[in-house]
Amino acid sequence: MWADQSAIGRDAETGGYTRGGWTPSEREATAWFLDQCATRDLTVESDGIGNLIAWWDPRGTDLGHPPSGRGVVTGSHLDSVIDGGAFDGPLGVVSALAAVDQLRRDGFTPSVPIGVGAFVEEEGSRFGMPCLGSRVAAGVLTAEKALALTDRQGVSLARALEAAGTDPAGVGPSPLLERMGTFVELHVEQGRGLTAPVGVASSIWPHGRYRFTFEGEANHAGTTLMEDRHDPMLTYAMTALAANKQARLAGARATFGRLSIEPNGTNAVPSKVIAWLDARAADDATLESLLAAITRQAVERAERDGTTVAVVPESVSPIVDFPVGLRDRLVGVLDGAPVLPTGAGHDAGVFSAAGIPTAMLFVRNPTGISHSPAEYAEEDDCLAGVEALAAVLKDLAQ
Ligand code: HGY
Ligand code: MN
Ligand code: MN
Ligand code: MN
Repeated sequence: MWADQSAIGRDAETGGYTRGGWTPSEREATAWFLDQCATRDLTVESDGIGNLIAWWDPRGTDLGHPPSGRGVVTGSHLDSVIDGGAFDGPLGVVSALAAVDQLRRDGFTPSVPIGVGAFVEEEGSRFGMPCLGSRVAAGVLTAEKALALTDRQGVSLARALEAAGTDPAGVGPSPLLERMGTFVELHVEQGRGLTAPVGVASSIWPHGRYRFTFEGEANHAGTTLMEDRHDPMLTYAMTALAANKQARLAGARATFGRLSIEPNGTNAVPSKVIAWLDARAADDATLESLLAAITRQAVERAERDGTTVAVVPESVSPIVDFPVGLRDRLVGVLDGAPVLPTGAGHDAGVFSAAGIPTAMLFVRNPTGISHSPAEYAEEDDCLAGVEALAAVLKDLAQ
């Protein structure tokens, strides 16, 4: 199962995956998922934005009649960052299917439906909004705002949905969540904290994405004296340095991973630099003070450079503490699996914040690397993850 989806959207040169929401490669991965559900006689439900839950309800639900009652849902996402790894997302979806297979082989009959979910555009790599599908489903992002989001070619979500054959009018809070009694997401560990094959998440760090727009004066690279320049690239560079320093001081994370430069010519001082900051910290107050410090230093530098800077928060998610009772129930089922926080955002965080009892399992990542073609997990640890997920689903659905 793993092999046949792991060729989808993979770059032959870098070995990385690029599956932006509603792009051909992500649609191909979604089609693969639907095939897998069909071969397992799972009843698939979709919502307006394309989130999917495939139900196993052996109490006689035939195909096409989704189960009644709230079920236990597991799953993750099939989209990826640009040139990302093989495991971030797909491991959770494939493990969910494999765990259902195992429970069926073991002759287990759940007393409530078990759902396998695949949630769209979790990385936000195309439209810039992390957990886009789950945020809309949970009603924390309005359909209007979501549909107006555009990708780097200026294509709106509404147009992309239409191109993928989905009517944008259906986008909005999702009926799928009415049947999500409990949600458990299995995910490859991102970072290197696990000393055992499988761990349980305690919390998700607060996470913000901020657009910094630096504006200056375009001019000739060869004839403009250094002291006469108003160079937004300089202001950006000093801000990036300040962000790095402030994050180190706060034990936080600050990343400028994406830039847009105008006019983007080798022999012209730029007129504008747009830089996207991804910032995360162990608690909300630290994230807030980190942003204030970075913004303050950007403004001070802009005054020196005769440039301007504007900062717009594009998405900010507060800390998510997973419910302790459910978390400890999983630890018990897994005979004392280690518990650890994560600095990575997840659909599980959105569902937990929406009040759905939610937990996460992590599968050990020996290098800790993620959002990179080098992302890796040992096969034995992945199999241990499936075992753990099956045991948890059995405990929650019996
Ligand atoms: O960006 C993240 O934290 C997650 O991998 N989507
Ligand atoms: Mn990711
Ligand atoms: Mn992920
Ligand atoms: Mn996730």
